[in-house]
Amino acid sequence: MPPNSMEVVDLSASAARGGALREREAVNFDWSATYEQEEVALPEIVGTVPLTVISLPASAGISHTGSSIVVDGKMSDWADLPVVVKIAPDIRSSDLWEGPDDCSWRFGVTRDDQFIYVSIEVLDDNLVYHKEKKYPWEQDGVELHFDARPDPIRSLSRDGSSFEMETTIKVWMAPGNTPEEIFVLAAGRLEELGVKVAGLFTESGHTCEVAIPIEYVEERQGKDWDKVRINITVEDVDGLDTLCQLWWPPEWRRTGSYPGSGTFVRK
Ligand SMILES: [Ca+2]
Ligand SMILES: [Ca+2]
Repeated sequence: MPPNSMEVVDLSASAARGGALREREAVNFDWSATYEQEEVALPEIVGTVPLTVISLPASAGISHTGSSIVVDGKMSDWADLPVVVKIAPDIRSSDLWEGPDDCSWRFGVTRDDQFIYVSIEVLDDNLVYHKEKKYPWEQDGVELHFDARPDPIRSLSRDGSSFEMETTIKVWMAPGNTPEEIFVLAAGRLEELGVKVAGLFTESGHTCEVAIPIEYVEERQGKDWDKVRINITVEDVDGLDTLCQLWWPPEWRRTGSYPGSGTFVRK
């Protein structure tokens, strides 16, 4: 492959003993690379990266939706949310997490001619909502990071964006019981970018629905854009000072992150 490029490859791996790979912590993956050229003698390079196995079904690319999606926090317009995050691969304050019944989630990504849509459905046994909201992470909520830049910067990024969202789109939101109660941080900036956000409490948890203009992606990759990168965390608050974050994939800023994590391919 050419320099400064990225390719997705299929790699088969299985545990030599004891259980499924996806239920394990990251394992170390040793790799080596050689240069196929004859001008100068370049040594083989070797390295080790953490290999995290995540539950990503083959259907989890970004396909054109068959239905019309309304960003209202209601899930009835989604046929499927195929990516199931029962045990998040990166849990911050994991001592506060009591298992999938305490908090777990699933999500899907789709598109139409105008938007890419991401929808997250959360199972949470203890719903916390504050009327006077300052930050989404003081209550139950969802955070989504969306990188539409071309490779290699997208795949290699460790995510340094701010409220200005110069490099990536950030959605920090807390759901409400009604559309009026939904709280979105930096809402003015998201509105400028044409991003729509909604989320509602349900009987068993809460939802988050986001629409990102295709135009935003095309401005960065052109009309034939092919990949975007997504990082999501569900903020689970069950009482005072009990924030637990359930990241998929591992938070880009943290050491467990790896190049290209959360890449979704256009289908
Ligand atoms: Ca909807
Ligand atoms: Ca909660």
